[in-house]
Amino acid sequence: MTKAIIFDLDGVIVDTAKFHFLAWKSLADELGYFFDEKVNERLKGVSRMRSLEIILEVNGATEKFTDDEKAEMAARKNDLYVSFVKTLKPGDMLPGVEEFLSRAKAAGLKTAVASVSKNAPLVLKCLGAADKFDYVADAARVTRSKPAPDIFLDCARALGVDPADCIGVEDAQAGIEAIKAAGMYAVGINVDVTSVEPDLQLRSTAELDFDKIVK
Ligand code: B16
Ligand code: MG
Repeated sequence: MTKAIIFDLDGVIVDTAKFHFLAWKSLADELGYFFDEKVNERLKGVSRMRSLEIILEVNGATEKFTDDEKAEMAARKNDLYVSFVKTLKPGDMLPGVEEFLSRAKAAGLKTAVASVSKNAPLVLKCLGAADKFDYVADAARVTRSKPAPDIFLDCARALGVDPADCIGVEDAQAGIEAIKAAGMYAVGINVDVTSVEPDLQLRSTAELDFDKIVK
């Protein structure tokens, strides 16, 4: 029986994926490197430094930079990303999310956010949604990133709910793998499936129908 719903943030609660894309694109353009939507798809649910490594790999530039230079590039990308995030305001949640959340609350379900983004608290604050969840995982404290199940298991533990009674909602392949590895039911939001399939794939958050999804 469903007792908790654990949401990814970027691409599920809010469309920050476009901000990540624009910020990485700006860095890639500066460096004269290739970066497109297809490469961006591989960055979803992946940490900031790993995202940079993927962009460098795609451009055969893994060995070109020192760790300090990579840290500086990632910080520059993040500064631009944060400036985009600061334009978010209450009401900017993706379609259907607020209603789904209210239905979950009214039904007595627990809710949590499982995002690998270190900016998750800022994003939730700008959306005025910080107090809408029972628990927000701290990405800095989770050592193994998605596709490891750790962040979803951390949420289940904090909510005091058995993973088998949790539904995880994700837009990234790495996130679906993490949810399934945690032993939870996986709802995918327009996931570009390349390996593990979600239990239920929706085209967008507008299809988050509480009565159909929660049993
Ligand atoms: P930050 P999620 C992830 O968030 C994004 O999908 C991913 O593209 C990003 O690189 C990662 O957060 C790290 O974000 O640079 O803000 O720490 O989908 O797990 O909510
Ligand atoms: Mg996501």
